[in-house]
Amino acid sequence: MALSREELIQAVSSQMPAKRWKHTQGVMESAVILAEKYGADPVKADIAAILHDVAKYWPVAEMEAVIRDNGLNAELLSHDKQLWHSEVGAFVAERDYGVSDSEIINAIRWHTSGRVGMSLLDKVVCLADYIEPGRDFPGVEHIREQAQRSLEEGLIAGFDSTISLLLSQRRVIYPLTVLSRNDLIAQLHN
Ligand code: DGI
Ligand code: FE
Ligand code: FE
Repeated sequence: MALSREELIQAVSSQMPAKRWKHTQGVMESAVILAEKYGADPVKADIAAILHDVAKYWPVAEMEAVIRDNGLNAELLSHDKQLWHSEVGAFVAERDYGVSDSEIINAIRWHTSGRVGMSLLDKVVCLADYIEPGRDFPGVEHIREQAQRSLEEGLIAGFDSTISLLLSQRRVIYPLTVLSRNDLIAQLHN
């Protein structure tokens, strides 16, 4: 059964600390602005933004169980646990919140890593997650500037910042993040 927007907001906000809900509200705002600027569906962008981090505070064991028990992308289990919430979030958006729109589900699923061939809505939600007004990490202003040029320029700047951070901390990089970033560069050159 599909929930109304207000019911979704109630259900999602009650599952996370106030700070994460504030972040989510920022992503909703930025996603709608980007959707309107770049011709994506602002209503879908809003719903995807509401749900994008729904699983962010799930216990790791529960995320792992959902991934295993439902045949989700098990490759994630051998990578950083920070990557799991988008896959789990997409699954629960459909199962528990009645979201049946595959564009919205995909935008939730790919909001952290990106994917090769990101849809317009994937790009909007992923970039909004980087630039929402509450973000203040080093380099966010550069990403905001690039986001004014194009979704692709904004996302390349975003993924570059994530990859640089992981490199500087000698952490493993999820290969799809690199492939997504390379694909966006290829898209700009085509
Ligand atoms: O959920 P948010 O904090 O709003 O943002 P997100 O969904 O983009 O999560 C990013 C987190 O995942 C961030 O702490 C970095 C971490 N991470 C770890 N390895 C990777 C990674 N992110 C990406 N994109 N690629 C990785 O390889
Ligand atoms: Fe996230
Ligand atoms: Fe987020």
